[in-house]
Amino acid sequence: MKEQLAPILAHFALTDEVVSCEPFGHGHINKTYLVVTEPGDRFILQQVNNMVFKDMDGLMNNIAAVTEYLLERVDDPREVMQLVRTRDGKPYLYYEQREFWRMSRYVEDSICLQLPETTADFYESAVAFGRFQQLLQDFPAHTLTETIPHFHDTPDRYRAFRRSVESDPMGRAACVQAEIEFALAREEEAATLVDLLAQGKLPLRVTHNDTKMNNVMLDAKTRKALCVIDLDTVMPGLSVYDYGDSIRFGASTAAEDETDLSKVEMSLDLFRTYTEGFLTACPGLTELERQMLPVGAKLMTLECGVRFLADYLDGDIYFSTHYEGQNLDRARTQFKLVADMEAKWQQMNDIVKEFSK
Ligand code: GN1
Ligand code: MG
Repeated sequence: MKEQLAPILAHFALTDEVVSCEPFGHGHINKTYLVVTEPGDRFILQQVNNMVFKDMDGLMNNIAAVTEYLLERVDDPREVMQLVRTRDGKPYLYYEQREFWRMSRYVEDSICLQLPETTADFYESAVAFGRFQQLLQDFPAHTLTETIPHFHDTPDRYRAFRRSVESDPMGRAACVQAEIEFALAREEEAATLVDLLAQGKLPLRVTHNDTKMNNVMLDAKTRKALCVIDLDTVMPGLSVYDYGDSIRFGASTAAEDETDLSKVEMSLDLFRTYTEGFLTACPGLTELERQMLPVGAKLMTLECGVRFLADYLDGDIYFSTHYEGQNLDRARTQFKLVADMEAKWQQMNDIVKEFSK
């Protein structure tokens, strides 16, 4: 690949000669390559998918601003994804008016897991995202671009959902009345977080918005959290969005599209593990932010279920599906998790209190 990519590589401010450049990783959105230079230094080169990410300038400026801020606040540079700028000082290359390319340093001596192999791994993912939030406590979040407007504006997601129910373009609504009612019965609480933000009671923070285990790098020797990667959805938002989405995905006992709902639960053990890691790494949350963690978990799950159900009604146009009805299966697991959280509400709040002291 080195020859084909030479015109791209030439634009980045590398000090040494490139000896190899080969496809790398398992990403589904961007094209990724591993670049090795003459002294053996390694870099990640990516062609960013501009069909998915429309506001490339906003996105890359968000990443540049956040990573530069973090780099001044860590001891080991491996704790931050470090961009390599172009020779003219830009955070990305706009090549021949059609392709977007960026480069970062490879995080040496690290591993990346698709899923946690042990509870300790899940704990470390909580530490990674908690530390990310903690280090960015004083970052002026309002200066970042909202690259996907209204991403976690739950009432706005409900408005879209109502439009899907009303237009019902596939004639599917009649068969999913129970799911529609489940969602609508919770519409009022859906505004809790955005209302607290609008009232100035919850601070605007920097959020990662894709807080899965596979976006965390662990130290290969110690297996401790090093840094978070995939900063494409970094935006202004609420701290409880990131925490909540981690619980939604990581504390569930089954896959997002499990059809046997008896297998789907929000595990209190996993909830406890993540909460301990997150709060230990992020002591700077305000009291109300801590109190709202269970609400974040519930609303992120409810919102995701509402999005899946709306997309099912719309004919599966946003989330890719592998079989008919997959978005309905996904919506059902999310609603099952919401119901399970309602049943475990007291314990969830007690666990948060336990680690808030
Ligand atoms: C999408 O593509 P992925 O899995 O990183 C979605 C998230 C949802 C998630 C549900 C930009 O994320 O908001 O929670 O699917 N990302 C976007 O599986 O819409
Ligand atoms: Mg992702």
